[in-house]
Amino acid sequence: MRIDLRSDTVTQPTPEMRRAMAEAEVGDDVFGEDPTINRLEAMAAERLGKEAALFVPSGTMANLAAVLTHCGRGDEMILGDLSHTFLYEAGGAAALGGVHPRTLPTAPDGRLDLQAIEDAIRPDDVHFPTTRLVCLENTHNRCGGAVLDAPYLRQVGELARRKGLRLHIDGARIFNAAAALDTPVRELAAPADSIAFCLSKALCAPVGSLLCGSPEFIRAARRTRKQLGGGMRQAGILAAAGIVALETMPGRLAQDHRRARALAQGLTAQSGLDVENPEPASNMIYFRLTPAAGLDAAELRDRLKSEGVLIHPVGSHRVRLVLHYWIDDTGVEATLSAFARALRQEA
Ligand code: TLP
Repeated sequence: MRIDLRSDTVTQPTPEMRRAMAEAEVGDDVFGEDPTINRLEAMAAERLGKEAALFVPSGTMANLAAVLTHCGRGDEMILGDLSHTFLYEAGGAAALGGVHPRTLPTAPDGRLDLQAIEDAIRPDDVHFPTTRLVCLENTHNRCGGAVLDAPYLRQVGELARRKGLRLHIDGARIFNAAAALDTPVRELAAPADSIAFCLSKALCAPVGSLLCGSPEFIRAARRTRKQLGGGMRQAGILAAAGIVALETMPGRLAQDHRRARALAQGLTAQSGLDVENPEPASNMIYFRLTPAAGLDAAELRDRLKSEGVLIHPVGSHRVRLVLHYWIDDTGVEATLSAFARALRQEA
């Protein structure tokens, strides 16, 4: 038995994806000649309600290409202090683009306060960098997969437009947000000038992300992608799995959310841990081990690993669990039993 709850990035491609990959028609994508990539980009743009899209190797590159395309050196971007782009993308925007990050406190529901955004916008004064961009994350990873709804996104979009700023959404899991809200994904994407989403997370494809926006923006981002070394050749092999992902996965994400709720509920009933989000909004659960557990996250990880259950500590006593395609109801039950044994609650 192997139940891998470390992330939805661990998802293996489905047999249908592997078949599509083997049979993909390919060409040189730097010449714009890969028919499978061209199809995936057109599909992604259509699904997100944007006019154009760009296939990139990773979510990190999608966000980086977006920031570097929107901002020049010395420009400032406003983003949450718990955002993936700020915490986990190796400071790429600063290192490679000279873009100055201005962080705001991230509320537990993943939002940035509207007034705080407005207050952070720099006046026109030679002392200051030029504020150019606001970045949001939906679903919000460090906020337990919290979901930003369409009215909030529209408010941030309107503020950005009124102030002459651009809005980028890191929508690595935007299809999870759409499923959780039962809102069309294009409605969540509408307020953004650009939105990135990942094929390689909850959508189960092995590799790749898409950056979506206007034709002018995507034309510029294509050049940025080349600068970053992300211009791929016969990568239609990868895009083929992405097409299957877009066709087959968004409709089933509510199942992962239901299982996340069941797992959170089952864990809440066990002693030795505090579930931070007992009613997960999407596919993630965060919990903390209490002193009563008598073990830390690394020890819990090791105990569970010996039972084939893999977890990802995100602190000495804090753990994240992520549900995905390869974990079914039986997997949830087996996980709860393994936790009970690991926390020594069983006779
Ligand atoms: N997140 C990974 C880790 O880096 C933490 C994970 O396991 O969740 N945006 C968001 C919101 C993400 O969660 C991630 C990956 C990315 C961007 C970056 O995507 P990749 O890993 O494809 O560069």
